[in-house]
Amino acid sequence: MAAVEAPPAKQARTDAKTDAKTDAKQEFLKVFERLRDEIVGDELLAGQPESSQQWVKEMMDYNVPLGKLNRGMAVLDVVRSLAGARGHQLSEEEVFRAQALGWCIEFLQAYFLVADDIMDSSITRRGQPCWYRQPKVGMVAINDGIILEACIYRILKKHFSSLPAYVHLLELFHEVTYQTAHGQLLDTTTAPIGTVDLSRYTLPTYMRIVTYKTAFYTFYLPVACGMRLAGITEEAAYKLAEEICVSMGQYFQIQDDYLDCFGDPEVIGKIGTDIQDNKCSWLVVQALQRASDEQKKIIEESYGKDEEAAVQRVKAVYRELGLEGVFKQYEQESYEGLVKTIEGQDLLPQGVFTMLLKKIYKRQK
Ligand code: GPP
Ligand code: MG
Ligand code: MG
Ligand code: MG
Repeated sequence: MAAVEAPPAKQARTDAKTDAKTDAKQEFLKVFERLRDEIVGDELLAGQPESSQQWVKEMMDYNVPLGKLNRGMAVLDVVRSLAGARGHQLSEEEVFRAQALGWCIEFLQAYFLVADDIMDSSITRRGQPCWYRQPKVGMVAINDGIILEACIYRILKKHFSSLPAYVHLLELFHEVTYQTAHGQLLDTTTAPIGTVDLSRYTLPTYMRIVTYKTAFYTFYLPVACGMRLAGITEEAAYKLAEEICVSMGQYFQIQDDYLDCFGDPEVIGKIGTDIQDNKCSWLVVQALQRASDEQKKIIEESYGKDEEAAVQRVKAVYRELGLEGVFKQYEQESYEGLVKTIEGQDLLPQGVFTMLLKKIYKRQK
């Protein structure tokens, strides 16, 4: 008979791991509450009407802490990994700073998502209606995005301005925001509503879009933040981190594109819109490399239309072309390639990257 239960010792280890994960998330969330209350209670908001304080608090609670928090929590993991390699035990203050910096990344992510959902006409995010879809919000969401971004710099000023790394951190957030906005520019202008031009959907175009719109802020930013807090100054170490993180970020966005079409909206917390939105998605790029003239014609006629039947026709072509299998194979190769690169360098502890990779390998959400 097949064993259905893990042996007690293994079960206990698994439970302990799950508990530690839950604890880390709880600790991280406590820091969010502190930062949020500091912002809501700071000298500017204290001088505003009660309704503004309420709005900002509710807007933050809705948009900042409800995601997977992988990006934000990665900063402390990176700092720990770097400190561990030097035999250094983190102080309470160092832990708090790593968590607060992690929240700056989550504020940036919240800002991007509020804006991205408007641009992509999305419906749900993190299992709830997109913020701009709330009846009382609408286009006020644009201003809320600006507030979310400004919060990053208030947190940095309050908690990091006495550190030598402060200017580097400011530059890092500015640079990554600029890179991401340029990725979003390519993403949106490659997908103009109403014109389907299949010749745009090439792999080099795709890789450029995802490198800029996703990879820098999702992977390089948390790693570089951790490295700055750990006091690393060698340019070569940042270059190497960028190289590895960009590869990981490309893989992550390819997963995102795959899940947009083949994921379970209940699990990913969002309803896919890439086909309707005419997006230069990894799937359409792969499909066009393999499609017959007839299949290309179906894509041409049905892509970029906000009609369920048209979306289903495109998905049927993806299935005929076996894109689920193509993705699985890509995922395996990409994972193995990343492991090889991580193991083939000795400038940074491998744990910095393997921790991040483990969290996304074969993710369903
Ligand atoms: C992911 O694109 C990229 C972003 C969310 C960055 C947005 C950047 C801005 C400057 C606004 P996506 O549209 O595939 O993400 P999702 O699937 O989560 O909507
Ligand atoms: Mg989107
Ligand atoms: Mg988008
Ligand atoms: Mg997507």
